[in-house]
Amino acid sequence: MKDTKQQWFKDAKYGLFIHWGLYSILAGEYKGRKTDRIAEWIENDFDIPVEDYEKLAEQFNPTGFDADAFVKRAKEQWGMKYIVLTAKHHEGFAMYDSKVSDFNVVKATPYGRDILKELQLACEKYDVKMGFYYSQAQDWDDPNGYMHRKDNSQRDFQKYFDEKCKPQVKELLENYGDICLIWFDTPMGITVAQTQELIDLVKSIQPDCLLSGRTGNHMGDYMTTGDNYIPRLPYEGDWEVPATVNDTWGFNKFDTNWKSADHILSLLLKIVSRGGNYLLNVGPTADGIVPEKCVEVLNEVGKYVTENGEAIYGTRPLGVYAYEIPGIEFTGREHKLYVHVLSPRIRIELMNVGNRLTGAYLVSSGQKLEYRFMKSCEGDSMIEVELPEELHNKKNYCVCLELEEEEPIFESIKG
Ligand code: H79
Repeated sequence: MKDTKQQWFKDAKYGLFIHWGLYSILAGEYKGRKTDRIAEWIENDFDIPVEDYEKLAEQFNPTGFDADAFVKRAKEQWGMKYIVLTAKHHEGFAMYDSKVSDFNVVKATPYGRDILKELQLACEKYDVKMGFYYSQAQDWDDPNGYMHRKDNSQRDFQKYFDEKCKPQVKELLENYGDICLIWFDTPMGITVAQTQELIDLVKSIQPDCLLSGRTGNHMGDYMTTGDNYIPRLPYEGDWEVPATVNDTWGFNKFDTNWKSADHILSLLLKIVSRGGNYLLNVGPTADGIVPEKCVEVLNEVGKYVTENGEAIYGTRPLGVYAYEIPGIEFTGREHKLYVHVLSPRIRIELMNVGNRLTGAYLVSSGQKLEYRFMKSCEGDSMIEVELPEELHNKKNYCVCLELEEEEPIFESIKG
């Protein structure tokens, strides 16, 4: 079991991932050919020559990017507690002012501004935690970096590791204030010794900086699930699910397969009730704008999250309730069981919840609700909570059941 020993991570529940780089310019298409894979992989998938790919930097000029508004919206409208930006993805391009490699946003683009620095300042202003993604093993721009699928077995990874990876991680930790976590990804063949070196480097500069579950050899500080994979059951310890709203991380202009707000909300609640954090991704355009459909979805989810924060942030994993009730998800904390109502109903009926209640209320307003203890005709315990008439054809609200006992009593189904 992984324990970060950091309360902010245990409490956060919802964070924003930002995948942004030169791939955002290609937006899923190169020389008329469209990718049907994750768009940030286009250089590798389409064997784009490094010299051609590097030239993309000359076009990177995201005049529509406003770090202040970006962070303010993530916090206030979307309800996210931390932000993780791709400081360097597998393409090798640094989204900050790096002295280690000129292949970066300040030196190689007409934009010439340090995006990470601007985000840092906005995160400090709005009191949002900031972390960054860093691809520690794959680097398609460096002949000594790992490369998926292509044979560069003559690579000198140690050289890449010593001359690019570690020095860049060092500058990120030294020049951008408090970094809450580093999201290392795809460790490939990194050795235990190299992983330990990376960990020691990070902790020597910022002891509280957490390392993702993909740092290498399962030596990170918390468990990272597979991309878009949600554990079926409560999972002990600290963990996080990296996830997309459509089917790509980097912007792909052809991917319109946006999940609905209801879908994202139910995924968030499943993750939260099982004890994890949801790191949900946006892929801004080359201009620095989040696609409008994506914004709509996140706004709608955010409305729920901000109105019902009590039932999300700082909650702790629940045991398994015996039944699947369509349109209902649970979260909980000491003496409280939150019932998230995600489809219209007239009352809440919970069979085989064995608690005594001391009260029930609507989370968004505090309005008190009537409840009764019943027995089903078969003798099973049943709690009924009456819902006010104006909610009968509404969805997406949350009811708190105040429990006499500290934990919910989820009884098993009797045969
Ligand atoms: O940053 C995002 C992804 O780019 C990164 N992790 C998330 C957070 C990631 N790196 N590798 N992978 C995900 C999995 C790689 C899958 C692959 Fe493929 C399958 C590589 C080659 C085959 C997908 C399909 C990418 C290219 C083709």
